[in-house]
Amino acid sequence: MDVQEIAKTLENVRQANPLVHNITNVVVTNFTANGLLALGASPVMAYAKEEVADMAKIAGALVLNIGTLNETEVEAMLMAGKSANEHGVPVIFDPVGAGATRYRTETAKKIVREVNVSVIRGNAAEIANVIGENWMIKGVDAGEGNGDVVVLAKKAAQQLHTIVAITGKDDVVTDGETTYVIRNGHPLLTKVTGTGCLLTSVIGAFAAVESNLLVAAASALVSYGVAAEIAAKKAGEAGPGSFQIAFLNELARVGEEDIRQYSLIEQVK
Ligand code: ATP
Ligand code: TZP
Ligand code: MG
Ligand code: MG
Repeated sequence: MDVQEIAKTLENVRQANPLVHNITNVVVTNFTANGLLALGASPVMAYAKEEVADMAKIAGALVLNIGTLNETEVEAMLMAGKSANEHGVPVIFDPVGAGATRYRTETAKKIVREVNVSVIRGNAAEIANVIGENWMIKGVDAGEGNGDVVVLAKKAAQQLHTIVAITGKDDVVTDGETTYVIRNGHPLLTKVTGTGCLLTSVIGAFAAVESNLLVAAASALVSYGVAAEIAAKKAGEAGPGSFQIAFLNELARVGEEDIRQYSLIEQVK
């Protein structure tokens, strides 16, 4: 994967303005909608069981996020996921807090069992818990883990038959065979809630325009990380509040020149 392919995929998102159907959590709803708009996608949040199947089938991608799950919403996610599967719409899943409570872990496992998920993105602990490995997790934030994240990502991809993206200081994305490590991003991303959730939805926007989902996910991770680095340069000194605004601005502005200058993506074994 080269810089040009990443930049072209980003440009395609802006050209196509894909509809991204999100069933996400109450913490991040507004930030996710604004982030997708800034990027050049078209967000919609729709949760009612009466409409999720209809919305999912006309979307370019469906994003499922269990951050503030409840049983009604989980049922809606399964209905939306099945409709997306029937209509060839990629499903992107964020298992927020899997491992923190038994309900979250069991729900995340149920979703990957009953829905054909195209890409799953989470921190190492969340991904580990979805495949039944034991990593520590504290609430919705990554816990202490000392395993090899590349090995974990590949194992999860092979077991779940999906693209797996594990994010943190470095990001790993793999289809189980081909694996990339992406070293973009900025620590200020950890001081703004919802930056992981928004990233999952951004992967949705890229998956809506690029059928090679490994290329889509890797391009999203690089573009997002580079935008964060530039935002931190411009506004980071003032703190997380200014960074959050600057980051939205950079999602709207980041382009080929920035990706050429800053992208840190490497294929690994
Ligand atoms: P967590 O709950 O563990 O923070 P998350 O769902 O918020 O997980 P992150 O892993 O924080 O998701 O990923 C969101 C974005 O933040 C990604 O682009 C990732 O690369 C970036 N990121 C996270 N931690 C760092 C860090 N220490 N340095 C640079 N970038 C980071
Ligand atoms: N609590 C439940 S969902 C949520 C919080 C704080 C948002 C988590 O967002 P992210 O993107 O994982 O930081
Ligand atoms: Mg984070
Ligand atoms: Mg998260």
